Amino acid sequence: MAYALPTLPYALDALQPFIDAKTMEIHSQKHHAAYVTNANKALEGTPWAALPVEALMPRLAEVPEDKRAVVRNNAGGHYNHSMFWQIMAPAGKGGGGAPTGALADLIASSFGSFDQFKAQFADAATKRFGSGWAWLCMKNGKLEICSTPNQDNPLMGQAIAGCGGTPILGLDVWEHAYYLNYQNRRPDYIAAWWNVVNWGQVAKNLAGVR
Ligand code: MN3
Repeated sequence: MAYALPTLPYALDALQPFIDAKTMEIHSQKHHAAYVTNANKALEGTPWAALPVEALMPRLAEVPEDKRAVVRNNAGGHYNHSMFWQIMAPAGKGGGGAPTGALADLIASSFGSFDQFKAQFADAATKRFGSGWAWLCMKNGKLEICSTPNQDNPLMGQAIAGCGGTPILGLDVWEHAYYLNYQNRRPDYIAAWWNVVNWGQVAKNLAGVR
């Protein structure tokens, strides 16, 4: 079954002023759409086309070498962005604030406090050189922070992505995610992004792992 570009769970301008409508439009309707198109083109007629993208990610090494890089970049991009749209929500309407319940407890026990988690996550996102992602993952019953280059993700595994586990939160730090509004100021984008993190969805992602 071919991948489809998901419909955003909010309007293009819903994350303003933290993420502007034009960035959301180009990011979702052009960048993500291209990942979907290119992944489908590469996977068409192969046994891999039948797999949901999250099931394909851990099996990337089995994809024939002549297709592997294209699948890695584009199916990876599809998985990453599909999660990214979901873990955001308009500020004050599901976005921002702090996690609660089991997620809050696990963040506190894994990182000391929510503020310490945020600082560590922002550090990973800031220090990712060039294009990539920062992740919060469940790994062996614990939460871990890591980052990946390009469109790699932790589901691809340590050997490929340099980072393993099941992601429950991801932050896109490609320039296309912030350049129109923040230019080179990635730290400002990261600081603003906390206002639109949908902790309810992150908690659901966590519940799906445990
Ligand atoms: Mn992106």
